Amino acid sequence: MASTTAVRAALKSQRIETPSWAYGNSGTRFKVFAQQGVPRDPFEKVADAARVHAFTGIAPSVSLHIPWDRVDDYAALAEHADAHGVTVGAINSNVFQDDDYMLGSVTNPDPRIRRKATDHLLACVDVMDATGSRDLKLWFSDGTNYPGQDDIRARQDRLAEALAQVYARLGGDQRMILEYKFFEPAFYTTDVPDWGTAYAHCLKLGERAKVVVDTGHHAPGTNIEFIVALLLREDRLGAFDFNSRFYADDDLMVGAADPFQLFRIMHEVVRGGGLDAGTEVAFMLDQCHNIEPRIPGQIRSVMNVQEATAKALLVDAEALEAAQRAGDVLGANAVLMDAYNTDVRPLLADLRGELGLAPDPMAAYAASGHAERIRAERVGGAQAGWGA
Ligand code: RM4
Ligand code: MN
Repeated sequence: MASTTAVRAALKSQRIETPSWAYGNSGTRFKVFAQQGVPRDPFEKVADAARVHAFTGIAPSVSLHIPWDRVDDYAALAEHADAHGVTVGAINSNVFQDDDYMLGSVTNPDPRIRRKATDHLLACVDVMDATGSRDLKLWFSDGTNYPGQDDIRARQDRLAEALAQVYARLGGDQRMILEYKFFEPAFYTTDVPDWGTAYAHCLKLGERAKVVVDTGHHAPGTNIEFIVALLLREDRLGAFDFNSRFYADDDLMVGAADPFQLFRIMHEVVRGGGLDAGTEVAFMLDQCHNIEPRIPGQIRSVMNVQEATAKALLVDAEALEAAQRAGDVLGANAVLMDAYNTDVRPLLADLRGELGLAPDPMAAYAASGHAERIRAERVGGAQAGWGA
């Protein structure tokens, strides 16, 4: 059994970043159901993220999405975050919602559109400078729908060119983190479909280019923990976008669909040093709460990651290694399952007590009256939504 002190210390230092877009209204292409009390601007989204941190104690940063979180004064937004006890995390670029990008953004056959897309990415680095963010997170919807529509290889060349320009613009401590997704919205080819493509581009760019693993961006059955182990081994795991899925990129609460998969991922993270002091792996959520209330949805998600992490930390590494060396297949598997089957909720409740937090963040938030308060206060104005 891993030392309890070490497990507790690791859990106390764990950090999970929540996304600004999780606090706005979202839905499917069929319907967005508006909820009461939803933020009307980026300042209110940041305030909601701060509530999640207040009740969990381990979510002190919020990622922004540009232009959804466009403000006149980004330094003022960062100060607002600071005043609420959180910081601005990764800056997510958005080159997928402009008519110009129908045939792609940085891989578009038209050089004018490529220029426009690259300029947006460069502008996101300006936002990072103003907010003190470390990471520029890139996800491209670029791809094609029909065989022959465009030249697959030429699109890779265009992508490489844009990434190199943006990488060269980064400040010394800033990183570029590149996210892959196997399909959607493109249905035939996607320009960054998998970890291998992202990794190949990152290798060429330099050490501060790393891969983002969004857990919902794989074909069903993909062994995500293998990808995690490999990227950690190569020192190219930049970040997670955590969520869960039953079918495609469902963006449901992490750990809801498959808590065992989340545990297996966190086991590889622990094994690969991804939780060690000084780690640069960013643990972010990328979710939408279409039918559930947002702030509690985020609190629950943070807790789900924390529970999976606690179980992964409880794996008896020595016993596991001994069983593996001895070729004891069932013994090794049992070591892992013992940790997974441990109820870590009492441990986490106790740890929260030490941090001056309520033992049950969900109940504490419900009792705080905050949900009722924002419902009463946030009337009038346009509610923020996924995509605005
Ligand atoms: C994309 C991708 C990005 C996120 C947007 C909202 O599918 O996962 O990380 O910024 O959605
Ligand atoms: Mn994502």
